[in-house]
Amino acid sequence: MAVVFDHPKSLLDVPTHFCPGCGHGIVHRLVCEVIDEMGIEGETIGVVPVGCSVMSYNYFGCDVIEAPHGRAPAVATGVKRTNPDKMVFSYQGDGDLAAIGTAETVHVGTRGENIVIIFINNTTYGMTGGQMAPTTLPGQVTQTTPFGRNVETAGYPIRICEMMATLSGTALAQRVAIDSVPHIREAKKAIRKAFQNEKEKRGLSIIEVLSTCPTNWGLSPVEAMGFVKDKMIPYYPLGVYKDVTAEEAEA
Ligand SMILES: Cc1ncc(C[n+]2csc(CCOP(=O)(O)OP(=O)(O)O)c2C)c(N)n1
Ligand code: SF4
Repeated sequence: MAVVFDHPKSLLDVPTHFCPGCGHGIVHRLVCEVIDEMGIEGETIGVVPVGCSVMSYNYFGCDVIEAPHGRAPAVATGVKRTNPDKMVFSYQGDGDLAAIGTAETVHVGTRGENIVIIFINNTTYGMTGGQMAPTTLPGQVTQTTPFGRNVETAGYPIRICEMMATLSGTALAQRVAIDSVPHIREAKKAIRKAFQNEKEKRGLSIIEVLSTCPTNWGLSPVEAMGFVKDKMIPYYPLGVYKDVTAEEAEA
């Protein structure tokens, strides 16, 4: 009988520490499916952050290096420049990438580093207990915004894909989500395209994934998927914000 669904080879067969309904597990699987399909397990190096995915080196079957909080793009830069034939990706949360690591993120775009960034936007600092992140929605209740994020005092959420698309070294900036099967399929296609860009030495590819944190949102896993659909996607529209391969094809 034909096998139509299997465990990705490069996703290690161990239990993860992620909470039920957490999007990290889904995105790990997508990254590993792409690594398997492209046959790049032995030539891929991941850079993982500080955050709930801090222990992803236990799950990805490729080589993985741990970066200090926010510094994954800088670490990935060093890894890639010293190993230009390897495929290098960072995997980062929104506290990591869009707060303490904003400068590193912007400047891999300005330099056009030939790496992939997988950016998990779950609107909160998951690992530390659900504080406000730069991506927390206006009015959203978190541990540090018990009356909801007040944009007059806490500012507005940052839209990373839109910002990264303005940088000359960015090859691909795309926002996807994991709230439904069609969206998960699109997310995988985007991740695959990002790795393909790296193979073709096109510059920085960043894929923002709208993801869930049911634990800190105080929602069930099913309700958390609804939060992504009803609250996050309207504020963070899905789509391709920059794609140099499409621009080339049109020219
Ligand atoms: C330099 C430094 N500052 C702060 C922390 C504390 N810290 C650990 S994880 C984290 C936030 C993680 O949130 P996010 O990046 O959104 O990832 P998530 O846990 O939601 O996946 C913070 C602030 C740290 N470990 N190191
Ligand atoms: S705290 Fe949130 S982001 Fe962290 S593992 Fe649990 S659900 Fe996922």
